[in-house]
Amino acid sequence: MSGEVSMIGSVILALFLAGYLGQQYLPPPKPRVIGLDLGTTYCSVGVFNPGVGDVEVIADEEGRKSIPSAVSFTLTEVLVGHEAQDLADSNPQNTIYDAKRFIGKIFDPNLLEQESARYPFQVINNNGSAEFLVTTNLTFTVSPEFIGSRLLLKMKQMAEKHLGMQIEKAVISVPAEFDERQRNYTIRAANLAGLEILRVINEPTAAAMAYGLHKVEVFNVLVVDLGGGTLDVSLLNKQGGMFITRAMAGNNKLGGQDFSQRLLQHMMDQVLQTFGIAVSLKEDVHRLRQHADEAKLNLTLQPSVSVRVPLQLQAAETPAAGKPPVLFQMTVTREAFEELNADLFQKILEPIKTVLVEGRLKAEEVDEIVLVGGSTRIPRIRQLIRQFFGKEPNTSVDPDLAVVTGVAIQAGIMGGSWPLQVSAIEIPNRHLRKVNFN
Ligand SMILES: *[C@@H]1O[C@H](CO)[C@@H](O)[C@H](O)[C@H]1NC(C)=O
Ligand SMILES: *[C@@H]1O[C@H](CO)[C@@H](O)[C@H](O)[C@H]1NC(C)=O
Ligand SMILES: *[C@@H]1O[C@H](CO)[C@@H](O)[C@H](O)[C@H]1NC(C)=O
Ligand SMILES: *[C@@H]1O[C@H](CO)[C@@H](O)[C@H](O)[C@H]1NC(C)=O
Ligand SMILES: CC(=O)N[C@H]1CO[C@H](CO)[C@@H](O)[C@@H]1O
Repeated sequence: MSGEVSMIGSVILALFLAGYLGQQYLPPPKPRVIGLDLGTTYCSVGVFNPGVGDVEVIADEEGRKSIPSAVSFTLTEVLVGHEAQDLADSNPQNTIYDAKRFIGKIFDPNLLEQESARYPFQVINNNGSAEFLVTTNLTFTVSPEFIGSRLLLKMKQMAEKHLGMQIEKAVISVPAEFDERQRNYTIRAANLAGLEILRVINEPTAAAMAYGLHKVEVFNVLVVDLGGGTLDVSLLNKQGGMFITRAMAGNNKLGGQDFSQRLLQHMMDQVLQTFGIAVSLKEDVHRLRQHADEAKLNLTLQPSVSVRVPLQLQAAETPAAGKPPVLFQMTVTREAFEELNADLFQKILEPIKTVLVEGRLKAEEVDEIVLVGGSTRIPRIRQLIRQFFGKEPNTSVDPDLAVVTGVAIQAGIMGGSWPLQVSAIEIPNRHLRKVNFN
């Protein structure tokens, strides 16, 4: 009896070893499932490399790892990503962005009208759902999920080119606050792009997975996602291999654009003081805005930057042709930038406090803090969060790629990539509502 058992045991062991050794000597299998981050402003695609055991975020021909979430319709073609964004100024009515804000959502007519007013393209109300009106030599409407599908198709093609094979399966992330309908329409967008979606995971969960938090002993994870225009804070609770979203709060009108805007206003005040002329020309404002953005980015790495902007500064009625531009110069210190934004930075703590109250947790009971979104690079913001929790936040993964990295890990798990076996399953929490500060 015991001999039989041990013989079966050794056969199993031999089979296991053969499989194991086979895996060592055969070229590693290629990933068959891709991970997609369909963001409001940028999209990325990543894969988990089974052999090496790492995530690769796939770059386009020019080495860029994200594409703008924009689709532009012209007489002859439909352009996607950077090519679409390049047309945003010359073809504004037919260049659709921010489609994710509309996907799968039923709107109150007044709210939809308010939202539409923010865009240079026309958003129309189709029985509560948003559609975009496009006019080339034809006039037609396109749905938010169609826009999504063009972006996903582009990323599918980037992945196929990179891997040298056809891809049909994917895992995709959505905001934690997305309801079932919004999730369904996101899946529909992927289906339109020829992709089968194996799993939909929440963006904060994906970010936590990018840090390997599905594999280590942690219970409470707080994810702060601060992008260009929105702040999302989620409190996750991990039990076994499962993440549960405990609480969500945020601010739909706070992000990097607001910090740039404060700096822009400061620069315009400075122009008025220096030259005695208010900035009024559109081109001047545009140029100052570009420099304000660049200065903001540089101040993350440098204690001060010097800004030099050539300006026309002519009153619109007296376009003195040929008049040379004046050179506006100023130095902006990181300290000044922080002062300009002090109240906005402080606002980041409001939703953080709210999720702790809702989750009935004290700040010190949070095991890990994960920062996502480009604006979390700002040193003062990291410092405020560090001070609030009395510990270092997790920042080693590029905050713009944390979500796609986590989605790619989940794609690797779904694709059965050795050596990953543990999966973070999410328990949907239907009764949860996001608390909004605006
Ligand atoms: C629209 O214009 C393009 C380019 O001029 C042309 O190729 C296309 O056939 C036109 N489509 C229709 C429906 O007229
Ligand atoms: C409009 O929406 C309502 C509820 O969402 C639905 O009952 C109705 O059938 C829809 N009408 C049309 C024309 O799609
Ligand atoms: C979402 O899709 C599932 C599966 O196709 C379906 O059962 C469910 O009714 C859909 N829910 C909504 C709100 O559209
Ligand atoms: C920002 O940094 C880049 C590269 O380091 C540099 O080329 C650029 O001039 C800097 N801009 C400002 C406003 O300091
Ligand atoms: C500050 C920091 O890096 N904290 C944690 C980030 O996440 C990993 C888990 O993968 C922890 O080990 C670090 O301590």
